[in-house]
Amino acid sequence: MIVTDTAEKIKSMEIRGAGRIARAAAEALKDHALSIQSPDIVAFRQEMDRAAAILVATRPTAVSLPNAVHMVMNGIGQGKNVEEARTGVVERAEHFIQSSQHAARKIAEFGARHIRDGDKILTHCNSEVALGCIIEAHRSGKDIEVFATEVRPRNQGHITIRTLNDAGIKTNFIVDSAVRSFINKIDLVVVGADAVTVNGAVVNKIGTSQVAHTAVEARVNVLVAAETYKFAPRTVIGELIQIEERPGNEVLPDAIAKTLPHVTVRNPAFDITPAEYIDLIVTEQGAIPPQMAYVIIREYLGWGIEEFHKDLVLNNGHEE
Ligand code: RUB
Repeated sequence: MIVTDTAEKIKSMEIRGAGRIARAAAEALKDHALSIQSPDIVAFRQEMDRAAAILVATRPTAVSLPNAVHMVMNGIGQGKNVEEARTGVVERAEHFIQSSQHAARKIAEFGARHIRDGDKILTHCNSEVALGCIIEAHRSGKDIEVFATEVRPRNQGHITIRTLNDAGIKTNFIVDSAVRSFINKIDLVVVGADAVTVNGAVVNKIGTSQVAHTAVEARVNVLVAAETYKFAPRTVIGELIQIEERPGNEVLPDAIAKTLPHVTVRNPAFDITPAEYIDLIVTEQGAIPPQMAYVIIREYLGWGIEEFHKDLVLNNGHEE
């Protein structure tokens, strides 16, 4: 089944990166809607809800995933019959995928303008939109050089250096712990995001907050590239972003770990960079200071506190 297949690929990180995960989930919901045979609208909705829940449960941190699922599923209740409901899901999924691709192009265009001729840029992990900004700056004729980290334990830096190399960009590959040794050569840090909270904090690959802290200490600007669907509406009502902790054997082989009974391997996949370490967040709606995250949640995701109130009423079964 396409949904379990996509879910497995997201869990195992064959599909990874917040934007790609979101588009894969939208595509899986669309294919699932097209494959349901039952003519019963209640059964159709239940089956779609089940698929949505499987996808959302795959990785807990990237808010793009529940946001994409919400956008595709929102309105499924309005379809009077299966054909109407199915058409709605397909249209919303296609719309989400197209607008995600459009957002990536806009962010590249806006972000590239913050990169100057001669800049040395440091990036961490493998972010499609962060790399989009860097590649666009190079394409527009700016002479730039990149420092890319390794990104232990899953080595996303290897994907990053291949992409930069293929774009013909002069790139230095460094281990994660070498960031402070090179920071005085750097003009700008450019990273992506898995989530942006209402107070402008950015959740991204583990190590991002150390990179940003080092940059701030060295007076180097930090630019975050993030589509609006990476902003986390539920942080408005106090929900915290869950930081995924992955298996210890990604860090230390089981054969070694089992010889060390007093050692616990900890493997958080993401960390939180506070708003004060970030200069700008570049979205497809333009660049904003991180402190304006609430405006994005309110204006572009369109989820006001009223919607959460509805959710709370539903969950609690009564209205205050
Ligand atoms: C990926 C990661 C990326 C963001 C943004 O983590 O932290 O920086 O997801 O990526 P993982 P993009 O490899 O664990 O999924 O800009 O491509 O959405």
